[in-house]
Amino acid sequence: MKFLITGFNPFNAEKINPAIEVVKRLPDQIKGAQLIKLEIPTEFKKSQDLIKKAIIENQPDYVINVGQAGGRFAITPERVAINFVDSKVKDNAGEQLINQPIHSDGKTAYFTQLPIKAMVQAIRQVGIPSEISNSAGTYVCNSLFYHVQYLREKNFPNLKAGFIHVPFLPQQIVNRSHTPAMSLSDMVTGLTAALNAIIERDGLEDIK
Ligand code: PCA
Repeated sequence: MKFLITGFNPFNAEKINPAIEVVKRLPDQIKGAQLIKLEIPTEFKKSQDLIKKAIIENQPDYVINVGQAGGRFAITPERVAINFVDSKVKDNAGEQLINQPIHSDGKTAYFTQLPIKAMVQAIRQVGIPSEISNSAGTYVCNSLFYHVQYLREKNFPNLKAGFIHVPFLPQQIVNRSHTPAMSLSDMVTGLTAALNAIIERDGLEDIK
């Protein structure tokens, strides 16, 4: 079994993005499954081009994109990608897309193929906060999550894919009040537990 797991680079004046930091620190193998790691720029266009190239090159069974969701307290597997972009800030290429679909010939939304309830349960079992999120936002993260689902529908029907948002790291909230953060080692432990749950449930329905 092969995973392509990606993390975004820093964006919007942040010096670090926990997403790529956690992805880099994951093991290369879990239970015999291979993890291929890839850094993705926080850019609407380039992220889409890069992920398609990486899927063609690596032929993964699973694609998992990881992004930062500043302000969340927990590791949050996403349930649904929506065909909509509306960004408050520019991406790293200076592009700001407002009130538009991601693909005009795509579905309104796609549900993830990941067993998100089993993932949340597995993360909590290792003592780390986790909950399902029902919105990946309307910025680059949702756009990439949606794009992978769109590619799956058009070109890679056997692919299983999803998105995980992670909180800020402690160093990102030093000058922010009342904002939660999570340590990098907890993120690594939590994501490893989530990947274990995906491997265990491969080919099975999610838990109820
Ligand atoms: N988070 C942003 C884009 C890149 C990232 O890590 C988002 O949630 O859209």
